[in-house]
Amino acid sequence: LMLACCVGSASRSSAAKDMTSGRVFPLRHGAQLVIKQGDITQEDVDAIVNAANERMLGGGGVDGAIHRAAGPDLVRACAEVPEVRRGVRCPTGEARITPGFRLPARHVIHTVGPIYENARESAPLLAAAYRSSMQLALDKGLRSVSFPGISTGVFGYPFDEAAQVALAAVDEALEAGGEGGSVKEVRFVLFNQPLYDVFVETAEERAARA
Ligand code: AR6
Repeated sequence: LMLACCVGSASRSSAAKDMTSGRVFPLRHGAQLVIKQGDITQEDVDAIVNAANERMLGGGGVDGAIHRAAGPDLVRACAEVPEVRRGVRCPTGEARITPGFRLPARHVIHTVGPIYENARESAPLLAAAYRSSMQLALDKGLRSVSFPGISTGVFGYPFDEAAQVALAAVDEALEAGGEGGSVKEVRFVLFNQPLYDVFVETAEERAARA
């Protein structure tokens, strides 16, 4: 361990830089993809995306962190979102938008990913959560959006499958938005290193195939 931390200051400083700035990949229509490790509540972007649940009144994980950082106005704004059926403000695969209140981000896009069952049943719902969030950002004319790894926490989605679905869905949404689409920066802000590594690998594979 001593040896590892004392050799190669050049590679150590570039690794440190990687932690804060992450990796950048080109997307269609002049947009860019940024994959970084970090806390999404600190993102200074037009919108951060919340991995919420159908009630949309807060919860654990990234949802809890976003509500704590945004302050109590966020849950009040969520409560004002009309229920589509009893106890459901945002069905799985859909998205809703609120202001960001005390967050550095201007808006919060709340979406609900699936509880993982299997790829066949869960992938369409996870893709829909990403596409709905992107569509809302495009409809509102937003430029920059930061996503967490939706469904990769308590909802149990395997990391590699989640990364493939996420990156493909973002690409599809940008294609649907067309050349004039407002979204020019899509970030994945991943809390843990294993998930960050999987997203980077998946983006590299997609770039090599393109
Ligand atoms: N910034 C970025 N990512 C984070 C942060 C953070 N501050 N905190 C956690 N993560 P989860 P889900 C990551 O469980 O699986 C809630 O109770 C975390 O490491 O938050 O979609 C909701 O109310 C993981 O990679 O969301 C729902 O009931 C990712 O965020 C349910 O959990 C998502 O983990 C949704 O489950």
